[in-house]
Amino acid sequence: MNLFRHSGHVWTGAFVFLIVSLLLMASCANSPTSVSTAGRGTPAEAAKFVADAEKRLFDLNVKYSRADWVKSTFITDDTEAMSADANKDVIAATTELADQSGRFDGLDLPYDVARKLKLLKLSLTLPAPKDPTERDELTKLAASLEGDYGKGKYCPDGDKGKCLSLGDMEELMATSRDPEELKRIWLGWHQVSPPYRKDYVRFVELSNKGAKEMGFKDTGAMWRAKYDMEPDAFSAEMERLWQQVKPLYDSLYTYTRRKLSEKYGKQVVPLDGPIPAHLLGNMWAQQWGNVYPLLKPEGAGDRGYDLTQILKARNTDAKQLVHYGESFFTSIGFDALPQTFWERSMLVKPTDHEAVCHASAWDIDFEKDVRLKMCIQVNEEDFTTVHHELGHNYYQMAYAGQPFLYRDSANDGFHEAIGDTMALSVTPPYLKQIGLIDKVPDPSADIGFLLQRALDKVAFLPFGYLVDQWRWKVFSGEVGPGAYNKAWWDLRLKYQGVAPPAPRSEQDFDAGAKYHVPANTPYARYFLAAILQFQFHRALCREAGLNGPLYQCSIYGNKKAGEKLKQMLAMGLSKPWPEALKAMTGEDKMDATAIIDYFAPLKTWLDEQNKAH
Ligand code: X8Z
Ligand code: ZN
Repeated sequence: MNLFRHSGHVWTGAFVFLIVSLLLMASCANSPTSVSTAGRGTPAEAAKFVADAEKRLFDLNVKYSRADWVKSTFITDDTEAMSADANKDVIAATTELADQSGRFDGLDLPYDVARKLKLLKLSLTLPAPKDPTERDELTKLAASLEGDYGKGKYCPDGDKGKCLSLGDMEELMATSRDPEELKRIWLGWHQVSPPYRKDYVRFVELSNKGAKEMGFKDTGAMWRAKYDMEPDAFSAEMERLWQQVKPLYDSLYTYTRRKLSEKYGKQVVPLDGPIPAHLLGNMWAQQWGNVYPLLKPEGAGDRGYDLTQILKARNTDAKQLVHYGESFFTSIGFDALPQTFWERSMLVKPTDHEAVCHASAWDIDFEKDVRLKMCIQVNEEDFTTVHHELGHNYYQMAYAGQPFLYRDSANDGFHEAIGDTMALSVTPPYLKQIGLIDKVPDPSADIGFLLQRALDKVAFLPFGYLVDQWRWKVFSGEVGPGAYNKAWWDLRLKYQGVAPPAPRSEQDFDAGAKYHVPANTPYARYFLAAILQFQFHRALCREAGLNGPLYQCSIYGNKKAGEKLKQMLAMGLSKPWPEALKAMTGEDKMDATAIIDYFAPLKTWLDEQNKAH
């Protein structure tokens, strides 16, 4: 049998049973257990094995980080090849070690040795076949897929002198109110992915082969196994959380559709159909905060300030934007960012070479060499994203004292939630305190404030949920290459209630126009983070002794809350995530009641508005 737990869908029927049996046989044939149980190890050998593995993986991962940093900030064929090469070495070593660790299966081992052996087997996001040629092919594909996305641009009328970068297009999606222009831009960007559709199909095939060789059903099943619970239980957990928040999304959706219909007309936005995906202020219709001006409550009730305008009027630059984020963390007791952060980060889009602009936070040496890679645009969205990214960097520095295999977040949703938790404390009184606004708006502005927040946080939930629904189906083979695009839009309709601005076909590859698909970054983490950040916020506010409405709470300057957070961050991955959650919140389950409480006044208001029409 396999080393690992199997997960997947509820299978029924004889045909399906046959397929499953074949799959199991296939993976048994390649199973590492069959080779590695030969010489059984002792607990002392296991401890030494883990220590050696940590050292070896640490060295290889640092090498890969450096190569990948250079590639991501300076895309060329050469840097892609160097990054792919270093990635291959990490994957080869991890696979080999996971294989060899089978010798210690079933032994009674000390807690940390056993946990690290388990983590070792789960640590790859990109499992690859053992065959060196195939592994090589896969890591090259991984590098080129992300590179192709990173280089993507749209040149209207094929005029190379008029090309728009993704950043230019995102700006237009955020600010233009001309549906024809929005549609052109949307269609323009979505031309980025069909050229690498075939590559992605092969990528899925090869990665699945690697996952099977490691004892998993497919790559998606391997991803779902990373949550200290059975993979099926994890899928059920996601669905449970989605059902908790769905009524809130539905209220926001109904209100949004009506307002957009008023703006663009019933021909463009019918009241009984999906919302066209190009009208929500964002290329992927994933966060809708940019269309707040079209939706804001009439009269009193508007939020009362426009952070983008304020930042622009003050000529804030990229570096200052990062300093705002940093000073939030230092206010609650974290250290200033190291000097090397400022020397080595990429904060603006390079003008003379290609780079991957999608924001990310790097941990180059797993100690202090943390960096931000981002093409900052001075607006409210990037103000928030800077907090998001610094959350990663502060987490990385906080767990640097842990052994290598524990230098990660409790689960990946935690990593994504920290900076966002800080950004929830960016309230009007906070903005006044740091001098960005002159006066705190009247309480009647609370609904506008909450609506703006909900357009980013609540609107995101179904998108956060569906991206990996799609990928899990693709990896499992439930959705084949002939149905990639149909499956993508079926999910977009089912969960978000949005539709493409023009008919699509299997010539298109619209999922591939979202960064995390070509970059192979799992996405369920963002859904978890969207829920967890409110749970963290509630706990930290409680710790700070702030007991008013959750949406009014800011932990800015509160060292007690900072201390609580720091303790949890410093645990890294050393304990199962429910223990980390408990350490900070006193709760051991992910729970959407915090996000629901946060938006309760808005939900009441939305339901009144929806009823009145
Ligand atoms: O990818 C990100 C971060 C980097 S981890 C900028 N986010 C998701 C996205 O952009 O799709 C943050 C929110 C969701
Ligand atoms: Zn992130």
